[in-house]
Amino acid sequence: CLNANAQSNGDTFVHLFEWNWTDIGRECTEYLGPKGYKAVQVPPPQEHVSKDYNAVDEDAWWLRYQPMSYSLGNTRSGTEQQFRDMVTACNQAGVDVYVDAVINHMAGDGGNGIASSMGRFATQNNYPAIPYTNSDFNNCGKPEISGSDYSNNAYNVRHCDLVGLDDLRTGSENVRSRIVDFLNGLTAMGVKGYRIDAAKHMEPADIQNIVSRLNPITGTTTPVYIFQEVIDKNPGQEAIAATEYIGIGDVTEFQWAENLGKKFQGLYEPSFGQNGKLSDLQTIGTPAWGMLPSDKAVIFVSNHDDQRGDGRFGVVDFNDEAGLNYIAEVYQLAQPYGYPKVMSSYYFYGNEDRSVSRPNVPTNSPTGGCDAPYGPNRGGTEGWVCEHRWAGIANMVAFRKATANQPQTHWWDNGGNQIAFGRNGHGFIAINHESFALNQQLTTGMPDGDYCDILSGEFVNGNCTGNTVTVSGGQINVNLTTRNSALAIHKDAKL
Ligand code: LM2
Ligand code: CA
Repeated sequence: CLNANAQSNGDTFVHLFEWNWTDIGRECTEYLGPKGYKAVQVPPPQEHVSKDYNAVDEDAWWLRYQPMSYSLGNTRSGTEQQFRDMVTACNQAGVDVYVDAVINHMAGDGGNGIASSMGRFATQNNYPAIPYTNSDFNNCGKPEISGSDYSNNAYNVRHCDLVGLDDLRTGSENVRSRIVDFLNGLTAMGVKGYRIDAAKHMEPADIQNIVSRLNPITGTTTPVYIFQEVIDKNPGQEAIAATEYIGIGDVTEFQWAENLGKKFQGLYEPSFGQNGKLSDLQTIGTPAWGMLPSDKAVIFVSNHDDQRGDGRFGVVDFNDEAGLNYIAEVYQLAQPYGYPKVMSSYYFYGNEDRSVSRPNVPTNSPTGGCDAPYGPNRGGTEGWVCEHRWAGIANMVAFRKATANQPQTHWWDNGGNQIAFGRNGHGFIAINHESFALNQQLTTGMPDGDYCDILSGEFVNGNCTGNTVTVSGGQINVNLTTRNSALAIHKDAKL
């Protein structure tokens, strides 16, 4: 099983949301490879509409989710050659590329012709460059999926248009073979994995058929990595369950982000009769929590959808209280459940999704993603959030590798928002999310010796630029004075 593989290696991947190909390639070489990130999820690479049919937004991120063809010719992330160069650079840096595969649908029809970045026009259910014609699309008898379908009509969720996007007949051989050719073409370029966008909106059997025809990673017999986007926040209460997809590949576990949100934001939880707190997390991931099996679950603190707009449901992201996104991400990488994806965002305010004046996204930052402020209307001081480069988060990638396959042990909490736990002698972490100090002597399970606290500095060539933590008799003294601070030690950063 593929994620079992990622999990047993203690892997972490990153979503570089809306970055361009050249910057992603450079980031693989300069940062992701050296820090040990396993892979990068890149934007949908295919030709897309250049504006929505109602023409309020020319440059919105979500236009990428409205395919016009499977050509890589000229998208907002760059040219086909730039895409190929990125894949080569990332592979050379030891970083796999996961493509966001939009295969459930094409563009929104709206009744009018829509321009693409390549100057093509499509009208409803007609994409001549592939070609797809009317018979390649589902017709469920109504314009789009309605709200109630999600609770009681699986057929409509899978066969009607998702927000008016022309819904592909993925049950047909013609559509399946076009999709298979598209994805195998990317694999031939060196792509090693796929996020199946809107998987919930396709029959599992259709995805299974397509996935079964995908070529292995070029030059190997290893299957490409597959994870499917299935939003199932209320297992058992929706017409479609995330578990219907776990036989095909991994699946996004949206409950994880929601659970973390409740605990880290201290939101009131009616079923508990109290506010969420970190000490509740001791058993997260066990069957009682009702989440997917660990070796099937892709987890994240937030993703590009639930950060914004009316999809937002209390998850933690960079817009929250100072240090909250950092500490939640550090926790996510320290604990054993799932295959974690680090969200790397760009700044926006408020309800970006539904506002008319959403900021443009830079497509050609001169100095690489993280250094470049963008947009004159953003004051020139804001740009890419680059959560994946926040030192503590990036150093936890090595912690996760060092603690692969090790259970959570040596749990301690204060009954509230201070927690600590080990990973069976391979690592130990303490987290303070209270407004008062964490001052404790704690049992770690770590062999005695001096370790580098990788959350206060770097461990380079056997030296530590941060605090040294001494384990004596298996114990350490923890003194974390500020809210949203943590210390972490692991076996590969021992002095
Ligand atoms: C996804 N996963 O299943 C993506 O994670 C999500 O970001 C995509 O929606 C969605 N599925 C379709 O691939 C985004 C965005 C939508 C946007 C669509 C298409 O969240 O708001 O819909 O991409 O661009 C937009 C308009 C919507 C309109 C539709 C069709 O917001 O009002 O519907 O285009 O023109 C009439
Ligand atoms: Ca569908």
